[in-house]
Amino acid sequence: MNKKYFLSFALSALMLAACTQQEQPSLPTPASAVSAPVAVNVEEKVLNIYNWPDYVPEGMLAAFEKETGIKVNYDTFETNEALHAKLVAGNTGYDIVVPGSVFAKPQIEGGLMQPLDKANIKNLSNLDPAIMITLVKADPGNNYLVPWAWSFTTVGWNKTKAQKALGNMPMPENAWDLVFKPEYTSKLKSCGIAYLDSPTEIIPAALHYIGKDAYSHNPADYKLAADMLGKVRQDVRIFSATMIDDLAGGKACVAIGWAGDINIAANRAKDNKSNDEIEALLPSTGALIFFDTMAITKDAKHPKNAHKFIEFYLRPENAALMTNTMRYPTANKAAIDQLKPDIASNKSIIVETNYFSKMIPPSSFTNEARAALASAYNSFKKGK
Ligand code: SPD
Repeated sequence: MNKKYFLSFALSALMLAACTQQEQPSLPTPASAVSAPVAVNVEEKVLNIYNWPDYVPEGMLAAFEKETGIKVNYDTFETNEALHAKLVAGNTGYDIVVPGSVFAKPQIEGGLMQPLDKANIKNLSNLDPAIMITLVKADPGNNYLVPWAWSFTTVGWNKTKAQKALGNMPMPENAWDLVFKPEYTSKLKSCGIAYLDSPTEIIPAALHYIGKDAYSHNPADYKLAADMLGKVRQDVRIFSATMIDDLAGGKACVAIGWAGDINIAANRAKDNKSNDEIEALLPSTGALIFFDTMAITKDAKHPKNAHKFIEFYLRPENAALMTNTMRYPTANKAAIDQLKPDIASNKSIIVETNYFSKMIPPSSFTNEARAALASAYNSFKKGK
């Protein structure tokens, strides 16, 4: 039953109940006729969010719950592929999900998201117009996506352990060599090389390394990327999305990962009083930018609460808290002057303009490219 019809149906039921009561006061009022209009207008005080791990500052959800009385259920996923599979299967039960913009584009086109009611999110005006323009590629008109944070895929290392494993070999000019060039990987395997376990993370980085478009439409390029990766496959110890633990816990000394998580690992190592220095590197040929974006699912049961949360998250103090604690840059321009000095001066969090121009912006894959990408990754991972 559509909402309009349901409303008038509920109202008629109420009026009928009122008439019936006048004529036959001794009959009990049917419970359904009384409660129906309440169910139409009032949303259950619940919000279901599905986001990446290590992305929300401690206390932020509790503060939202306290202020609004809305109970937040917060689950996490580790890769865009995992989120995408859930969305395609349908009935996720989630109101807000946080895909990377590369995946958000086909999700919007596939009708998996609902447009935002922008009139109800006045804090959208805090967002940096320069970033919102770049999102237009995935979301024409900025109608569906609100940036949670952004960062870039790069090489992270435990400098102390990696330099020891490299011995006399100097640091390469291009940091991607550490994870893609056999001369380096054959040495670094002794202290552990970790790759993100995600085709859409590794293959674009590999394509970029061999001088191809990271989001190439040419299936032959994917074959070349797989060939290059095949040469270092035996040296890769870990496939995971837990680079914070891998680097800070000493399981890996180099990793292909997200600058934000690598910075969290660096901070964790300091907290653990480790003498090892962990860093997110800025490869000379550039790194791959990504935007993680909030979107409201098509079948969200609590869209009003979702809008309230987005409005809350876009307050400058909340956006600044995210960057200050989670070490991912915010797209909230109004938050920038609230960043802590050690965050604002960290060049792998707040990237300098001259490096920015080397960065590879996100794009999307054609269906043909997606198939080539999956097959390149599978054959690489299986070592075939
Ligand atoms: N800890 C938060 C991790 C967020 C990573 N998002 C990565 C998307 C890359 N394409």
